[in-house]
Amino acid sequence: MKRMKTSTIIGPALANIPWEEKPSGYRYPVWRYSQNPIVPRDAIPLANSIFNSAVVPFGKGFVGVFRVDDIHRVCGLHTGWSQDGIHWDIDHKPIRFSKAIKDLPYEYAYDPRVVKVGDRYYVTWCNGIHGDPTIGCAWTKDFRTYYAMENLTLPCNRNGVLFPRKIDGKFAMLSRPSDIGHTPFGNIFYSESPDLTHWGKNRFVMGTTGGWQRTKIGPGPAPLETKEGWLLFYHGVVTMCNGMTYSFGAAILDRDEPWRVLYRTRPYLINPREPYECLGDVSNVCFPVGLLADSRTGRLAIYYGAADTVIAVAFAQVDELIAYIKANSI
Ligand code: BMA
Repeated sequence: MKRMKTSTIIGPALANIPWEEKPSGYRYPVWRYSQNPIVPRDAIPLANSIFNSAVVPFGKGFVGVFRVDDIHRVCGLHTGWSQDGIHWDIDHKPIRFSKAIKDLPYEYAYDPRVVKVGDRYYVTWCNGIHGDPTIGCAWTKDFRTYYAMENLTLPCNRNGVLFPRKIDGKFAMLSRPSDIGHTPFGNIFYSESPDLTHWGKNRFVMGTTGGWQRTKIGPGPAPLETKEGWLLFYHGVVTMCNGMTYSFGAAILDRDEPWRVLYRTRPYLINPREPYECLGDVSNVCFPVGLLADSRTGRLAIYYGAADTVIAVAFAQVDELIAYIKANSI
C-alpha cells in the first residue's frame, strides 16, 4: 500500500499559497519572487512607503495589516485584501481601534504581526507611548472592527510576536527589548501570559552572534509549528560603515519549551542585494514579518519589507529549508 508522506508543517493546507518555482541552478533554500516588489511605495494616496507588513489566509483569499508611512512621515496600520496574496487592495484610511482602552496612549504604530489564536486574530505592533516604543495589541475576527487591548510590555520593546497556540495553557510571545532610538543591541526573549495582560516566565531565547547577526536580532513572523519544532524567521543586523544592514535567517525552537533553540542559521537566508532592497528610504534592509504556509506541499511564502520602502516576497520548501538550517547551524 502506498504510504502518504506525513506533513512536516502542523497546520492547515493552503492550496492558493502564492508560489513560484526555484530558479534552476539556484543554490540556496530561500529564493525571491521574480516580480518583486509586490507592493510599491505609493500603492495608496498619501503613502510615502509601504513595507514591514503581515498577512494571513482569510476566507477564500488573504488579508493583511500593512505598515504605511504617509507623506507627513507618520506611520500607521492599514488593512489590505487580496485574492492571490500578490496583488493587494489596501484601505486608504488607517485602522481605527474600537473600544480603545481609556487613557492608553497611542502615538504611532509600525511593524505589525498578525496571528490567529483560537477564533481570534491578534495584531501586535510597535506602539508609541509617551514617545517610547512598546508592544501594542488588538484583536479582530473580521479585520473591520479591531478591539484594542493593553500594551503587552513596558517600554522599550519592539518586535512582539505571539505564538499561534497556547504553550502549556498560556499565551506565549517572543519580543525584543530595546531603547528609544535605532537600538544598537537586541536579543530575543520569551514570555507567557494567562490572559494577554499579565506577563511573566521571561526567558532568554537567543542573542547576537557574529557576522550578519552581530549587532542585534529580532523575531519576524509568528513562529510556524512543524514536527521538528517552531520555525522562526528572524532578522539580524550588522553595523557597517554606512549604517545598519538587515538580513534574515531562521531558527528552530523546541515545541514544548520554545526558549530552547535547537538550530539556528549561521549564514543568512536573504540579505539586501537586489536594487529594491538596497535603495530606498533606509538602504539595505530585508525585514521579514509575514509568513504563509501550506502543510500539504510544504510551501512557504515569506513577506518582507525591503529598504523600508516596499514589500517583497520570497519562497522556500519547508523540508529543504529545515535540512539547510540543521546543516548550517551555529
Ligand atoms: C527597525 C524598525 C524597522 C525598520 C528597521 C530598519 O528599528 O524601525 O521598522 O525596518 O529598523 O530601518
